[in-house]
Amino acid sequence: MIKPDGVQRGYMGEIISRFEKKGMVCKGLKTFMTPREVAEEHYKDLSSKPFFGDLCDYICSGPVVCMVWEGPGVVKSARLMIGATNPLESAPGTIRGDLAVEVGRNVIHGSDSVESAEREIALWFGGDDELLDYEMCIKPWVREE
Ligand code: 3AN
Repeated sequence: MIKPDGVQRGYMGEIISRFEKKGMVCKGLKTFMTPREVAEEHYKDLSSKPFFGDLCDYICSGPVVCMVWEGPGVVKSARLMIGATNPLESAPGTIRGDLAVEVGRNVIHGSDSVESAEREIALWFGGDDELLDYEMCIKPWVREE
């Protein structure tokens, strides 16, 4: 998910492009004003943290871009491309390493496990009618299968 700072700074195309270029397949994409209850549910594991309120305010402060990307090892691969939570510790070349400087404005969220991805897709997307079922015709050129 591209967070509100990523959208406001004009990085939608840049970020989507990185996943496309890697060879991942986009199976869902929408812009969305996050309802407070969705932000709180999404970050419920952080609800005891002192920054929880500010984090939810920030996520609800402007449009986000929700995306579902498919590909081999996609969760781990996307996390590597996104970089560490703290952008000052993210390697150059990663999205946060290249585009952000503060943990509270780190431009993108990525699911940390397949189980989290399933939970988050169910939370952020309205069901199968918002997700795409198709094959990319370039697939044989980016994957051996
Ligand atoms: P990640 O997004 O890398 O999986 P999490 O799940 O630990 O990291 O944290 C979720 C979000 O909470 C981060 N993306 C960041 O926006 C915010 N966050 C994490 N740690 C802090 C912190 N120390 N101060 C402010 N915000 C934080």
